Amino acid sequence: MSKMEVKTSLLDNMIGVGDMVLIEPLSEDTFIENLRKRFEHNEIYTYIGSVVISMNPYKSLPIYTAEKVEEYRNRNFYELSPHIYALADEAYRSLRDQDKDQCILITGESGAGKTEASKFVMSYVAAVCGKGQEVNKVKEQLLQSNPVLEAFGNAKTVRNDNSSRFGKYMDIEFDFKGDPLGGVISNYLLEKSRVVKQPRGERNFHIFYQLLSGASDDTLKKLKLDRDFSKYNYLSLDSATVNGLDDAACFRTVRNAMQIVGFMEDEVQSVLELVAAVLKLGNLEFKPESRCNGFDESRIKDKNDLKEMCELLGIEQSVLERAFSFRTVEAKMEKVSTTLNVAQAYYARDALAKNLYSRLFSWLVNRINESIKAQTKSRKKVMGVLDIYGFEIFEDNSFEQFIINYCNEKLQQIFIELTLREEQEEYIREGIEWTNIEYFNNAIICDLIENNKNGILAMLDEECLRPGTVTDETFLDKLNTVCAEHQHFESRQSKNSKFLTDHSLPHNCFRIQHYAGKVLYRVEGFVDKNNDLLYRDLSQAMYKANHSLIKILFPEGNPAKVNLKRPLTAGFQFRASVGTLMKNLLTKNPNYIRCIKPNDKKAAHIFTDSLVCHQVRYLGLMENVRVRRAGYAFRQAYEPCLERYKMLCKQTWPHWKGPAREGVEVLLKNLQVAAEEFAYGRSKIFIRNPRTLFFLEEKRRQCLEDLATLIQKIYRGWK
Ligand code: AD9
Ligand code: MG
Repeated sequence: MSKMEVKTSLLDNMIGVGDMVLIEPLSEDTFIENLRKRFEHNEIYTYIGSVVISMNPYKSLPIYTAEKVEEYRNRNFYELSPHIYALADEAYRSLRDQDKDQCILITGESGAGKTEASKFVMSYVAAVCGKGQEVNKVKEQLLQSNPVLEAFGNAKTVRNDNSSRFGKYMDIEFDFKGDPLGGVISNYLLEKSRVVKQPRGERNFHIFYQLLSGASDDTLKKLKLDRDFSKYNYLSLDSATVNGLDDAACFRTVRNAMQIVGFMEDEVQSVLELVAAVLKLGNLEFKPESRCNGFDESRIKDKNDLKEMCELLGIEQSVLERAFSFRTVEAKMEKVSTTLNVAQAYYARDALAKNLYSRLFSWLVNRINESIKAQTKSRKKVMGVLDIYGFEIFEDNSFEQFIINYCNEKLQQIFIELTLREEQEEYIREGIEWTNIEYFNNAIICDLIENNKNGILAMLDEECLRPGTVTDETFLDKLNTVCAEHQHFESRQSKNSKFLTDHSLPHNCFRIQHYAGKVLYRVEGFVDKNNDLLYRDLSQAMYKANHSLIKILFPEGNPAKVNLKRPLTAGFQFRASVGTLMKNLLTKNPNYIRCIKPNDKKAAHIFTDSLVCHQVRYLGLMENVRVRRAGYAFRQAYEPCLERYKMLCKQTWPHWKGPAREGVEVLLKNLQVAAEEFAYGRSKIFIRNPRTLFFLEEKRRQCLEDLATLIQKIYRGWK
């Protein structure tokens, strides 16, 4: 492709500018106007250099066909109009040809299109990498893990009809040729409170509705289930069906996907039995029974659901019944049995349901990993795809939103570190003239949450472990005292303290100024959700079950292995796993997809300026363009650069005797590349425009072709 053509594909005024770097003049208004113009023409992808902005079209577009895959395959990033496939191709080729591990970081708020984007990336890579029976099987299993995990881990929320309620990171592993070998999935904290209660207008996890709508009469009979959603307390009824979503068809897809991934029939049956058991559990109701000691003891009202649940799980009814009336507390090697009142019994029921379901989910991830794991121990090249739950602000925000938003802060931090901070620091390090560009660094918010000493999560842990009466209110008091002090200290250093205290705050709440907006959190449930305790009598009852799956989900119920140590808190585990994830991501070459939601109505064709503007601001996209415009698109150390292009100049070919930097200088002068197109750093050459790189690559390709023709001629001459 010629230089002229490249320019046209990125700078077509009819459909807006393909790369924001080329917008003239650049302002927030022109930036948004460009997104709007492109959105109206169904051009949902736009670049900022190598970053892809993706606007959710809320309608299916014919841009993910096999022909499109072929079009983008093995083409340079800027050659064709912007597409997520170009990013996927670039990442894949860089992994295959330059042996650089990659990660695809997909960010954006809830409903912006992250999960869809991750699937497009995966299916593109699957389409272009390797062929053959074994390879195809690996690909199919990797792709089919998606519907399974979505059925169990996604749900309808007010923001998104298919909202991910867990974080997912998937490493796809390749051999040296670039053929897929397998993969590993890591999951992050499932929002398990949804199992027992859903906010208004939202649903429980998809699988419950799918099972009841799509399973055969025979299957339902075996699972002792009724097709009618209204029979189950745990299923919300005000939004039991979702427009455009065929639960029954989805169930068939999930069953099929489970089979492809390699689940045995009896495993599927066990999984469904657990799903059914959760529904039955939700129907247990309790009544008080007065005892002679004056206490009310809880009793199960109607034992039919209990009986059926116990039959499904192979549990002796009396064991479970007892576990809902008594609780054994072990202190100093002594066992004391205390009675549960009705409220405690409901609490125990819900805790068991949440644990059953979330442990089932983790088991599914492990089981999928077992199937998709690479069968070789040799070195692998890795492409990681990260798709987490997006930033959320609801009317009522709890521990779950706090965790989700913290995770989003961390990802924003990586983006800032790598694209804004590090980019600018590299220019300074390399001695290249540079005027600093201001941006908001959210490190201060991450610190507020995760600081080991006085971060919110540390304080929550401290409170959870403290002896004495601990409640959400005592936690909030502590938070207010410590953060107010911290804030006082902070305010001397920075005026932007992010823990907001003011008198307008409702009772029981705290507010954080996140990078993406202010969020009001209600503390109710924080202590409990962080502790995540399950009465031992219940875990022991589960362990005793005559059911292969449930037994392994509750190993702590094994009486032979009584562990008096407190389990780690949910917040602690999450912080640790996010920390590991961040370290892992930083070892890879990042590729960014920044998803934007055009409207709050989940509707096609509507572009709400204010909403888009808000996202453009907090995602730091303007700063991203400014850094990119002022900077250089491409850089390479002098030695490999000279090695790659030395054939283009007689003075550098075949050997250049002097320092590599001088060799590159001679080369570029000789090729008459305009002086403003590059800058010489201390160890690297910086090239401003990708087009210059194409020009060099094109020259090199021609040169190689000429060489090949010449060799053929000589060879024929010999024959
Ligand atoms: V959440 O943080 O998990 O709540 P996501 O993952 O960002 O959120 P998702 O990918 O689930 O959002 O997209 C929401 C919906 O938008 C999808 O169910 C599709 O109906 C729609 N969508 C998103 N991207 C595309 C697309 N490229 N083409 C068509 C899309 N529809
Ligand atoms: Mg999602």
